[in-house]
Amino acid sequence: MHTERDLAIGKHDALIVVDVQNDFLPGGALAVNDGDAVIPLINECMRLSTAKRLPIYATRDWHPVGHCSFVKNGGTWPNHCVADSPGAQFAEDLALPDDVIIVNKGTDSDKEAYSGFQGTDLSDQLHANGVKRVIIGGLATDYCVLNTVNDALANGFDVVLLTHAIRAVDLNSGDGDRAIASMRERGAKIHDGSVLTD
Ligand code: VGL
Ligand code: ZN
Repeated sequence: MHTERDLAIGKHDALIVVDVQNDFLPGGALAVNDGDAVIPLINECMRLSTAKRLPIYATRDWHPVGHCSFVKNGGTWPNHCVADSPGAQFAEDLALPDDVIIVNKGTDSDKEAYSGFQGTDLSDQLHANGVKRVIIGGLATDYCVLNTVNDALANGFDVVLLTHAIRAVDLNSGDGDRAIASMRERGAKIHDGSVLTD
């Protein structure tokens, strides 16, 4: 698969950190295998972004207890990321800057919202900030990353997907790899995150 070797970030770029929350980390209610491995690279990206004064958005799953995605309410997932609960907090080691812009999603009981754009003003905020390209990492590849990337493309943004900074649920084996292939087909640029440049 073709990947860019260097990623130079600059003007008109923004970073979107997807759902790096306790419930998606090992030991969490909806643990993503190796989920905590995304944190160092995302921290590095946030450091570079902050140095360049680029905006950083952090989405979080922020469900009411009666959320339709929970098994007890007829959905497919165990209870997770209940608003204000410890499981919904950002990972402790995630070095979010003070001026991070937090985007809550999945806040309506009767609507699933895997994408950070769904039911939020993220697209308007990005456009208002002059953002043209978004750099995306986080959890989980086959759900919230996939849908956030697709909506970013649909809203007219260029997308760089940091494939070393995402991990999949893989409910069916290969889901994560198929998600990456489909994001790439839709136009997301793949970056393996090994070389970030100033
Ligand atoms: C997610 C399943 C349910 C995710 C959120 O962040 O990818 N997955 N809710
Ligand atoms: Zn959820």
